[in-house]
Amino acid sequence: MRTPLIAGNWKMNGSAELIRQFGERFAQAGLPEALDITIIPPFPYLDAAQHAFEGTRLGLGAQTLNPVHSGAHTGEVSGQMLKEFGVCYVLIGHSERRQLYRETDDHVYDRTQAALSVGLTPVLCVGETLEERDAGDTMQVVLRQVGHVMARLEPAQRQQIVIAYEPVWAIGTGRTASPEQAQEVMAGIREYQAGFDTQLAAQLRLLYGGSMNAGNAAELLAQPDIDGGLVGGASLKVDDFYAICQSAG
Ligand code: G2H
Repeated sequence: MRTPLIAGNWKMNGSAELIRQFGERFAQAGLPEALDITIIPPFPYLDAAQHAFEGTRLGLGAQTLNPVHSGAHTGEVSGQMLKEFGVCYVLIGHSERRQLYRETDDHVYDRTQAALSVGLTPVLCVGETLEERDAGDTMQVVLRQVGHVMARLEPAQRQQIVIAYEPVWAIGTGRTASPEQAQEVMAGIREYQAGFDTQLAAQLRLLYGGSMNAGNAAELLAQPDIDGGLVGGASLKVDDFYAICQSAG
């Protein structure tokens, strides 16, 4: 009942040539019917991607957005601008934004509202650090991050959210959470959502992120509460990303 979503977060990587390769490869048949796929390239590639992905299974996402629609915000990009390039999803609160650019839970909430106000689907990223996991604080940290946004949204807005659980210690490290570790947290997030609305909880799409690759994707995606993946490094290789998408069937 939940359509899986595989999203490739290119971070500050990629090239016009890689966009072209993805467009060509994903124009081919051979992917599961019930599957949403999106590529999340750096902003400068959105225009080329919109054209290269036309007629393919690939949708488009963005890596962040500014909370306001326009104005004197040098270096920033708004949700309205992203919409002009066919963007459907936007990452919000990725741990790299929280750590490197000091985004707080309040910033994450503001960006979520901005995305919703223009009809973009926020992919709310949450996850604990290794210290937090070792201290036994995983669920507390994750539910604080989820709750800071979800508890303040209107019921209709909550239905628009996708949540990506990305343990910080598994991001770009080659160290993946075990399927059981990931499932445990995902189930906790879904249970939290059920506190608002059980139907919403049943519909909520939960993605796992953190060193997902062609070798471990099938086992992770087989978990009952994992509805897809937010893939970083492995989304930069067209064959690997294609294989991950195939395993989501
Ligand atoms: C987590 C993930 C994609 P990677 O950041 O968002 O990256 O798969 O390289 O760990």
